[in-house]
Amino acid sequence: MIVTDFHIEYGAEVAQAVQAGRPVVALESTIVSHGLPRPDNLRVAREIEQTVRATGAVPATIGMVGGRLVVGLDDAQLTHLATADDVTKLSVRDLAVAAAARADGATTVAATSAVAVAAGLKVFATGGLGGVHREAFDESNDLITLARTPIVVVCAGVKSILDVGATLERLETLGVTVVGYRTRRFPGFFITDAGFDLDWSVESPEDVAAIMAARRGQGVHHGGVLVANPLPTDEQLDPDLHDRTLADGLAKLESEGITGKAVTPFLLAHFHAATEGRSLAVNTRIILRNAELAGRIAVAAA
Ligand code: PSU
Ligand code: MN
Repeated sequence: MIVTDFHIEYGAEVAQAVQAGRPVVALESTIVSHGLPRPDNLRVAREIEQTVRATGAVPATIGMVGGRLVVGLDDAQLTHLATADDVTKLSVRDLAVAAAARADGATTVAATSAVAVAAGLKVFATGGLGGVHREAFDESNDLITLARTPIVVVCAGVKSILDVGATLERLETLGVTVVGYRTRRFPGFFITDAGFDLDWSVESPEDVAAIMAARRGQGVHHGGVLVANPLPTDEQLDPDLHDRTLADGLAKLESEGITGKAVTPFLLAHFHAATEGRSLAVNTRIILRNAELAGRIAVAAA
């Protein structure tokens, strides 16, 4: 028997907003299930949605529940993905397999972007993107997917656990637009400045909306636009603490033989444990600030 009920399901509020052309912000669920420690993850997931709402936009957290791909998880579904033990981290290549297996899954930046665009959404907020790792060859699917997926992603750069310079080179090769939000320096997730210059910056949500309109007008809009939103320096993780924690984490990665898609969750968990919650507070601020800016961009563009 061939099963044919696979499709995207919208949360009720998101369905109405999309129909009416009202502003919607896509949110990812990997941050919730694999990126943030329990029990803070559920509280933060709800705060992210509230922050989007306060801007006048509708939050649409994306994830998979029992094989159903949902755009706009309700609170029970969000709670399930934040607390269940067998939630799989889903990148783009996993989506159909997981649906056919009726799995529970959390979508990465790559998978969230792809599903958001399929669902008609234009703006997405996350913490930091995946990219090129420092160790053995490992490059996140986030990069190539953003080369193909026309969505605005508000992020605090790429995760500081990565080779940031190599990641920026790849973004250039892949034709992904990168603009700094009120800065010409690329942010480093936990830290304000990753040490690289940017060619472009924007000053307001309206500036981003103008870029979106220009891309439509030009007809050249296959890929993503990264809006890199740095933390203010007084809110960043202390750079010395950051560098020490990262060095320890990379050594542990090696000694414990962690590879593949477990690498990023492992390093984030190491940070949260080793900094006694300081990185968690910083990570939360990053996401909330990005959710707010994404909401304002979605409102400006609607
Ligand atoms: N940013 C965060 N926390 C996270 C991630 C990003 O602040 O947990 C997740 C995103 O879902 C991103 C993924 O797509 O990590 C990258 O994983 P990988 O390096 O395996 O592609
Ligand atoms: Mn990887």
